[in-house]
Amino acid sequence: LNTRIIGGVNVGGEDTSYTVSLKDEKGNHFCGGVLVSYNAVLTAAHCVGEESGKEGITAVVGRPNLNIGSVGQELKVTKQLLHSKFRASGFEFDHDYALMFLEEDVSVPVDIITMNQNPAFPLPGAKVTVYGYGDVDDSKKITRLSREVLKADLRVVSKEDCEAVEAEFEGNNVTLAGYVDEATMICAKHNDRDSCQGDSGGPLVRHRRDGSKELVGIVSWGVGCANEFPGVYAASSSAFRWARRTICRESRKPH
Ligand code: 4AZ
Repeated sequence: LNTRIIGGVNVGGEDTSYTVSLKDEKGNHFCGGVLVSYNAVLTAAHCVGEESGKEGITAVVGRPNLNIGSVGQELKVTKQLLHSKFRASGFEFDHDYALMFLEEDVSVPVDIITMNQNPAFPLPGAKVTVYGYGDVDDSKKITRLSREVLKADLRVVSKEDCEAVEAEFEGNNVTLAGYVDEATMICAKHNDRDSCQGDSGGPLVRHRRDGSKELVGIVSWGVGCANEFPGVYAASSSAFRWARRTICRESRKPH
């Protein structure tokens, strides 16, 4: 069985150029990201780590296959800003948002994605799609990243249903009860499909019937991958004002 993202599929000809691969100083993919402006990548704060951020990060944009280096563009990350309310606890992240600013504007054709700003959406049951270069098979303990961007269609799960899941994980009885903050998190799942390690920071997208799309979340946390537990995404709506304000402010500064 050829599992991908986990249980995902190739994106085919779909334009996923708002999906970013973040590479560390050694050139290894470590997280996803989302192009929300020509010079800013929205990602998960837990991808940044320390307050000042990691050194030597490169954002790879417009490259659906990381092996084809002639496509898309690589830009240095010059500044990383965490959301001020970001907190990491035992197994979850609050306000898991960070912005990474690029050395210059992206100059290849890319599809900048609009951030959802309405906290009432997406509704439980809505179809959403997650994209990433992360782990394709977590049944083995090693992480096997994908060189190609992959996608999985999921459904939004209500806070109530998300917190009602109770299952064994690594020998312990686990539930998400008390951990899902509706204002800042979205749960999503579908059978055997899921985001996993290496997908963090990447986009959860709502495709509308009219062909338009919007960012509704970014991959944040979960209890394992592709099991009974929904994945948890940091909601775009609660980051919108902070992201807009921060991008405007940074764009006025001389480089
Ligand atoms: C991770 O470790 C991770 N299934 C990301 C997403 C999910 C679980 C773990 C959600 O980065």
